Amino acid sequence: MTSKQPSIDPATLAVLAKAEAEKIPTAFTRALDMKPCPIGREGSCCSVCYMGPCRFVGKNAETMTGICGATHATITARNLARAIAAGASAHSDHGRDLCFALLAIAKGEAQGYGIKDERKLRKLAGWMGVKSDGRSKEEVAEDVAKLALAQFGQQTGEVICASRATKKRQELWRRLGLIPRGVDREIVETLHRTGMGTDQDPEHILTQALRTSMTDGWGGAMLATDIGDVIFGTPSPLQSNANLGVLKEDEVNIVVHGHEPLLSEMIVVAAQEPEASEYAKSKGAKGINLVGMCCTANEILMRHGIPSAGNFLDQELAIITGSVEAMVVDVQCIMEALVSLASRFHTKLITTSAKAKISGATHIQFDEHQALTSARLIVRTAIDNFPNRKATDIPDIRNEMVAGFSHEYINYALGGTYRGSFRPLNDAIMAGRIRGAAGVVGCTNARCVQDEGHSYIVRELIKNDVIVVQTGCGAHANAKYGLLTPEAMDFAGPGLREICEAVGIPPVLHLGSCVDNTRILTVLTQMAEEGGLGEDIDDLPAVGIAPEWMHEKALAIGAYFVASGAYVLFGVDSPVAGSKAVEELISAGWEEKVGGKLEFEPDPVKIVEKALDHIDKKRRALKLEEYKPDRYGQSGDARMRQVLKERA
Ligand code: MSK
Repeated sequence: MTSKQPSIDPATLAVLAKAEAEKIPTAFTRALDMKPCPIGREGSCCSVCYMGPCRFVGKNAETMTGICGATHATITARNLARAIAAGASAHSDHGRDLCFALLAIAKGEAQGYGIKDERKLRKLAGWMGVKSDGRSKEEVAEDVAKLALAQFGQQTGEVICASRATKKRQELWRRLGLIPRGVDREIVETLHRTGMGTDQDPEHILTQALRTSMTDGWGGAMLATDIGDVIFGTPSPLQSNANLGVLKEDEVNIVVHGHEPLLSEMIVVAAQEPEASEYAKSKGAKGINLVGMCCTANEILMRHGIPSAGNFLDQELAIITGSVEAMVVDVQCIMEALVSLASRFHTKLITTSAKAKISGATHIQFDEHQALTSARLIVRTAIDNFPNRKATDIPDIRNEMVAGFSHEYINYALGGTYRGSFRPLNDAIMAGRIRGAAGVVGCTNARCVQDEGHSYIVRELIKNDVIVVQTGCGAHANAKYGLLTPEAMDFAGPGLREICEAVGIPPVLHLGSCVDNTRILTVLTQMAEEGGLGEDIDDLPAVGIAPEWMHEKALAIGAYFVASGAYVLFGVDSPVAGSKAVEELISAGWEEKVGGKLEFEPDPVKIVEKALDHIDKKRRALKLEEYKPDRYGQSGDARMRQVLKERA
């Protein structure tokens, strides 16, 4: 099914044509020039000591050893565990920064921020065992923030968020020793264990990799989602637009790109101040147009409806349109190539995090204690750059979308404020109206046709009555093709369509950024606890898919879903392809241990087949109604459409 083009997005293709004409390199062209290293792609390389690097390639790779005697399986397991630790560290550090921000807010030391969702704060306090009754929100917030911060440095015991899993899952984790003792502890221990000469049993290493991944999903990332909601508000549905066509010819375009919501939320405020708009007009612009990129886009899209300019592979393309006055970045998924690219145009690349500078970029240090001051300076810097703009080529391509589906909103949509419940969803799955559920998440990758896997898989799943939730760049990908709108029901199977019409939700729900994959854990847990679909996540007819992943964070996410009981399918190439032993350990081996498994399958067609097979297998195990595609579909709307058709 692979397209001959580098992307299925006409906006991408239009900008790439300009880049080609002007000989501007992009990730798309560099991916053609830079062949994947055959050692990393088909074999393994061990570089944890300086006797090597030892290479494991060729026919005998499986039986080779390194200079120290390490087997190929040990090295492959170590490399995977290290990648998972790195991915977990990124999400967890994001969560840590939000905890510090909440603490500063509680103490009245965070300029411009407040507590937007007090109800969620008190709920979080309840989960964490923090006394809430009769106390001010600031007092509760201070204790919640301190306890959340303590999760990172905790040395013994269990991270608190794990107590939100099903009872059955918690018991299994305790039996296997999988609940993280502390976020930082597991990440450090994984680095220690996988250095030269320590843990040398692949299965043992991979079990620690699972525990480390849980510091992400049931640790730092879950705290990031919850505390983000407390500070900035829990999302509910809103309309917006996606694709490069959200950039504007006559306004100051500011693209916020990266991950953490702390700065971008304040830029939303600064960009909407009347003084900023007046200042922009004084420079010849009609106003200020704030748009997002990657997961920063998701954060401000979910809460403010700020449009998305695109996903990971669109970051360079936005600059090539010639219309971006400032690209403001914080951490994660930011290409170093942006600096040299921006220097060809008038764009200012502005780094803001104390953790991430890029040589040649303008650095404006962001400090949550003076957030609004930093945000105003950034907005002013962008406006000052508007007169330097030259010719622009913005593709006039954008699509509408609906985003903002927090777990809380889904609960409300399914049952109302007083009867919030997943019962209607579970009933629909039990009856076979909905065949199952899928999370389709993750990056876009220059080794794939951009958006092709995301788009194909989601269309096929909803056509087969599988309800889909999305996060990260996958959500941006499908937003570009109108798949995140109620009209996507036109592509859905009849049973799924009937439920979406009755409940008033689209068949593809945007749940947020990469850290918000924890919202999916919460949804799955509640489905399991609601009854009728087994007792735990591994009983559910559900799958997780990352068709175009590229980041270590994706591996951490995949691993914590496996640890939680999910079947997870990754596209692109397998980082463990060289070792059959490790492939077996993370699929059949992990399934036997925790009920979930991780597989790599580059072909989107086969991913859909495997996903549907798994869903049907779980349905049979639960003794549910056999799924029959034509059994349902005579909802009021469907009959009305038929009547209108006959009349016409
Ligand atoms: S931003 S990790 S490219 S989803 Fe979260 Fe997108 Fe992947 Fe970064």
